[in-house]
Amino acid sequence: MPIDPTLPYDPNNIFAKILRGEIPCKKVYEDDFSLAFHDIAPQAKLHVLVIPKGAYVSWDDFSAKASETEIAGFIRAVGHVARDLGLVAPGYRLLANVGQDGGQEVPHLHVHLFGGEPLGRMIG
Ligand code: IU
Repeated sequence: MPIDPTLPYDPNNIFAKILRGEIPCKKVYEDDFSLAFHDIAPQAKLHVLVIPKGAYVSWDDFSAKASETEIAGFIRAVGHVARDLGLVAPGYRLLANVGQDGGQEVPHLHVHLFGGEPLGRMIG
C-alpha cells in the first residue's frame, strides 16, 4: 500500500531494520551516507536500491531537511553504484517513487537503479 510521505519517519520500517543490521540484504555498496542492495523482487535484470543512512521518509523531506553533505554523499553514492556495476556505458535508469500518487510503499527514501538490459523508453 502506498504511504503518506507527510507522516513522521517510522524507525521500524523495513529499510531502517536493514540499516541496523536486523534484517539481511544483498549489499552492493556502503559508505558513510548510503547503502545499496539488491531489490528483493527485481523488476529488471539488475535492480538495486540506494538509500541514505539518515531517517528520511521520501525525496520530499530529504531534499528539504538533509544537509548538503548528506545530499552530495547520496548522489555520489548512486553514481558510484552505477559505475561499480559497469552500467555507465550501456546505461541505466533511476527512479524515486514519492507518496500515494508515486506508488511509494517503503517509507524510507530509496532510489531504484535499473539496468543490465535495454529498458525501453518510459516517456514520449
Ligand atoms: P517503492 O518505491 O516503495 O514502491 O519500492 C519498494 C521496493 O522495495 C520494492 O521494489 C520492493 O521489492 C523492495 N523491497 C525490498 O527490496 N526488500 C523488502 O524487504 C521489501 C521491499 I518489504
